[in-house]
Amino acid sequence: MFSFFKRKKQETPVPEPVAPNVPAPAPEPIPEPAPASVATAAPIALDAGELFPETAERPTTEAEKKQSWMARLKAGLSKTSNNLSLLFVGARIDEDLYEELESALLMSDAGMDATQHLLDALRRKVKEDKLLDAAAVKAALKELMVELLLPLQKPLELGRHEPLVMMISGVNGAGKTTTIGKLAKHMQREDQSVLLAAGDTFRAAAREQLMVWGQRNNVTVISQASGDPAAVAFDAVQSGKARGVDVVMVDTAGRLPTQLHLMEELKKIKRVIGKGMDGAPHETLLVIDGNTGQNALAQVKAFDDALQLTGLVITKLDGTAKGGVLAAIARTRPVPVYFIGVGEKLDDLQPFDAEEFVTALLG
Ligand SMILES: Nc1nc2c(ncn2[C@@H]2O[C@H](COP(=O)(O)OP(=O)(O)OP(=O)(O)O)[C@@H](O)[C@H]2O)c(=O)[nH]1
Ligand SMILES: [Mg+2]
Repeated sequence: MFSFFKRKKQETPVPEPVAPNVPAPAPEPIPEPAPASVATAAPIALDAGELFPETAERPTTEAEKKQSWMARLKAGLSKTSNNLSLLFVGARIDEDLYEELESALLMSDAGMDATQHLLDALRRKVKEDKLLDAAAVKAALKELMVELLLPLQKPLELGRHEPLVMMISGVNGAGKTTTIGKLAKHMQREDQSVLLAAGDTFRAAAREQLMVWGQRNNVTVISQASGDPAAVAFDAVQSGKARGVDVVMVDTAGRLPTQLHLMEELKKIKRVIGKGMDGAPHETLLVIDGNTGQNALAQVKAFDDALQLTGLVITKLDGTAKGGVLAAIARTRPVPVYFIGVGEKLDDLQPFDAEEFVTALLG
């Protein structure tokens, strides 16, 4: 999925102590390149293992890995999957089936519009192709769902800029920081050197959490004593340019789209990143908790209106997510889904693949 670009490996910088995080007002529109704290594994006086455990044994072969994350995705979507699959068992192709299908799709968070679209298309297909048995109708639905979700499938292209600057946003607890940690590992596998910016200057321990992820990946984390996230982001971009790293990822504090001043702050971070490097951020991502249901759509719209999103990451699809919300997103605001999160560990991030996703959903 990733484009391949051979780069030199990132060197570990000489660690400096981390300054205490003193919250401060942020009046400057363009922050000075303030003295940043740079941290790698060594200076963190935290028991990372206890705070953010990363202990589970990971499968070794690629085939095992694939089986493992597909199993978790399937397990996560199993309720929706059961509902949808069971409908077709021994079913007659009649109005009852369409009605039950409508309920199941709505229950899966697909929303009215996507549900109606899928049902209309299915009725047409059943008629045109003269489908008579339930298995064939199920296969037709699967095909239509893949078709609907395919526009969301787009690989994140690396190596287009030096550095490629990515800003990560989302509501509280969506999985932003975890996703950044997982992405750092993905990118290192693609020979990309990575720099992280601790742009969540709001939540207690947010900076330390990012540093633990940095430590796991042996990646530098830029943070500042100032409480201005735009200043941290600006500084990270400057630092990324100076060090010649391939990817800079800027973490941000969680916020609700209804908190207008915080949405303004997000716009400011984006603007200031652009002052650090022309055309940056090159990727503006929204991380969505897959369990959010139909509200996810409102989040996509609000963050897209504010930031002009370039991509989404849907997390926690290993949990109790219903999955249908991707259909709603595809119909109303088709921002590409670069990755899906299927667990809390470093390897639990996968490029979104429409066919695989629908297979997990429909069997
Ligand atoms: N099961 C599961 N849990 C996840 C996934 N992604 C993140 N989490 C968990 O979700 C919780 C919140 O993750 P964070 O990365 O801290 O979320 P955040 O968006 O940075 O949160 P704030 O910074 O507080 O807004 C943590 O317990 C993560 O381990 C996933 O794909 N699956
Ligand atoms: Mg966070």
